[in-house]
Order: sequence, then C-alpha cells, then structure tokens
Amino acid sequence: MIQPIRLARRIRAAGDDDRVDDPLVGDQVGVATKTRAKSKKPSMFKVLMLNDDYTPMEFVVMCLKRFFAMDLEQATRVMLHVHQKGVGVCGIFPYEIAETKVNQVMDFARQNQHPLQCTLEKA
Ligand code: TYC
Repeated sequence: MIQPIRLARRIRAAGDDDRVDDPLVGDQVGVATKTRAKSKKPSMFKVLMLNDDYTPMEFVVMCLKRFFAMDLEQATRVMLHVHQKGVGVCGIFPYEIAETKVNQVMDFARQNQHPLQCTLEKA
C-alpha cells in the first residue's frame, strides 16, 4: 500500500521569518513551529512645557496647535495648566519623536525671541 507523505504543518504569524520546516529533511517530520521576529516596544517619553513670565499665552497656544496637533480648546487648556502649575504634559511619544518635538518648539521659540522651555521626561 502506498503511504501518504506527511507534510509539516506550520503555523504562520505576523513577524515570522522565512525559515521553512522541510518535512523531507532530517527527522523533524510534522513538527509545527512558530517563530517571531524580535521586536521591542519603544520606551515612551513625556514632552513637558515649562512656564515663564514672558512668553505670550497666544504663542504657547500656537506651539501646542502646530507641534502637538491640538485644537484651540485643548491647547488653551494645556497652556493655562502650565501657566498656573508651572509645568504640563504636551504628549507622550517614543524617544525620537519626543526629541524632535522638543527641538521644534525650542527652535520656534528662539526664532521668535521667546524664552519658552520644553523638555523630555521618561514616562
Ligand atoms: N506665563 C506666561 C504669561 O503670563 C504664559 C505662559 C504659559 C508661558 C505657558 C509659558 O509654557 C508657558 N504670559
């Protein structure tokens, strides 16, 4: 009687590499494997805005709208929070995005000769 060839059944998942379990090679017949490409979730950073006595409120609101995609209401709420408490969170991002946003705010403030300060903190 002819024996059917057993084929390796393999569960594939997103992030698999392209290794194949060949059922005709070696003794690993019919072994289901699941491999996953190594990926690490990025650590997140808060972007903080600091209060000062000189930067106009309208300028802070403009920064929050421009660089953090806030609408007028959100931006006004965050600006007033910073004005009253001294510091506030503009958003939480992976390191490189957070760093870029800090640089964008600081460059824009410098170009307009405002002392506005923005910084990073591990979330
Ligand atoms: N304190 C500023 C003023 O009274 C306004 C201000 C708000 C400045 C938030 C900086 O991050 C800031 N004009």
